[in-house]
Amino acid sequence: MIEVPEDTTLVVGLGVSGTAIARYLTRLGRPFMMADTRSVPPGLAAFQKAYPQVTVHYGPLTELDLCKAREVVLSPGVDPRTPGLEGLAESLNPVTGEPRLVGEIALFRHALNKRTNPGRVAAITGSNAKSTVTTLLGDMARNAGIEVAVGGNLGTPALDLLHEYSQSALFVLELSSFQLEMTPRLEADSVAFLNLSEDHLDRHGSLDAYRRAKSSIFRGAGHAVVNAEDPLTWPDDPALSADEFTTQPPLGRQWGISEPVSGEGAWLMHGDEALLACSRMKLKGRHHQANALAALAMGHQLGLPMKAMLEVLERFEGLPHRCEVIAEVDGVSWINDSKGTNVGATLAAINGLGPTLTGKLILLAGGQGKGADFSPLGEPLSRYARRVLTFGIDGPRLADAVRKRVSVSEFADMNEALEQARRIVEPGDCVLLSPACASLDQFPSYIARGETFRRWVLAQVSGQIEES
Ligand code: UMA
Ligand code: ADP
Repeated sequence: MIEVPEDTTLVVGLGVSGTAIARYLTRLGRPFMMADTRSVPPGLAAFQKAYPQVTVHYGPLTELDLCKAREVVLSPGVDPRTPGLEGLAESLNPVTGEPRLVGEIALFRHALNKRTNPGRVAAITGSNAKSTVTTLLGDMARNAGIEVAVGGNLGTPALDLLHEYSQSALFVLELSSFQLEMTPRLEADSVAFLNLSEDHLDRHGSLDAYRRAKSSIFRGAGHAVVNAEDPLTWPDDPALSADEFTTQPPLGRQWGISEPVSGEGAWLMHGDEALLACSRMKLKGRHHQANALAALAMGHQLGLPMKAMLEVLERFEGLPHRCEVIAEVDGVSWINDSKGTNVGATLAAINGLGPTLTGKLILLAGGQGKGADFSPLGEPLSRYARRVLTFGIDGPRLADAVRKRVSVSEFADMNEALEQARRIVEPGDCVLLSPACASLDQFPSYIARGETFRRWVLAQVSGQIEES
């Protein structure tokens, strides 16, 4: 057994989060050790070069004696049920009074509490749309002249934000279920729980456990924003003040969407106040209108001026890999929704794009299904799709789940599926990559998958040769 010495913090995971934690502990001058359960951790050489004096253990955590460790800080991708971590969540850190098993965001909260001017925190979770709402809210705050730092699960890790934006008055954090599960008390000023659909069940075990992890966002929150149409996003504590958004005409002071007004279409509303015609937003589709409302509701809780927020909604074009139009050639649109990594996101893409087409959808889907049930895709696909082209490790499972409702062809990889899409496409159609799965069986990331799609479409369909 290798003993982690007294008062030493053990950081598990040598990835983006783990190295941010290492930088933070180094800045504080706190003793720490690193561990990674992979026998050949991808970032080992780079870490050892940057921190030659820090001990790194790689291999099973059961080889470590953690009895004397001050605390164990897990990277989000490390399951707290990993063998070797037993009992830590139940034992308390004498300094913080919190469990000895925490994640990066718990350290972020403690660090913020120690500052003379801690600044405010806005935190966003949900199965989908976190990055979009986080980016929107960050842009809104910036447009209102506030010093804002944006990151978390998206972009810069939270602990790096503290250092890089030491003067920030507002931190806007996207938080995943993995991060929230390891955050005993976030105490954010404004939090949003946007939606809940099956994802990461291979880690959390059940939808209920996944929801519980996400609900940690409410602990100590000042104000909350929740989805009126998704009761699973509502806080269990009735005392917490929660504003609601809906894609329906608002009830009371809800944030909602009006019935279409003649000549203008529908408007974003706050109660009976009309805010912005949806047609003036660059983001299209009901799901993005819901995202806009969630960002507005959070901004309102934080006291941002409405004018500055609406200006952002009029110019924001959306993030890459989220229903991103790559090409429109011969009446066919080719759309990259590689960030559609779960069934809820792919449903939103099908239901958002399907009704706008004169032709049909050709859906490219598959990859690592994370234990999800794909059958909810069957009904909207039967309405809007010409064919589903599956690929990747869970492609056959996805195909089986929908083939009674829609025509399906199975392929080994995305390139083969793309070749087939080119053969069967008709004017008015949309070829949509929205895999409902993670990419990691065949790609390093969803970004690499989206880039592969983009490059193929530009070269094969648009005839554009890219500069390398
Ligand atoms: N590792 C182990 N044991 C394990 C699993 C991982 O030792 O059982 C090690 C790996 O060998 C590797 C390191 O841990 O060295 C990777 O850690 P990680 O998986 O936590 O990934 P990071 O690189 O630290 O990135 C994490 C988030 N990743 C995950 O939650 C899986 C990033 O979100 C986040 O941006 C980053 O921290 C900064 O906060 C990515 C993500 O995919 C974008 N998130 C999921 C999602 O959005 O659905 C939740
Ligand atoms: P996250 O950070 O939660 O993954 P993103 O903003 O990156 O969220 O979007 C992820 C996926 O969810 C994309 O495929 C996007 O098209 C889809 N999406 C966007 N808004 C919604 C919504 N309101 N409901 C469901 N899916 C959505």
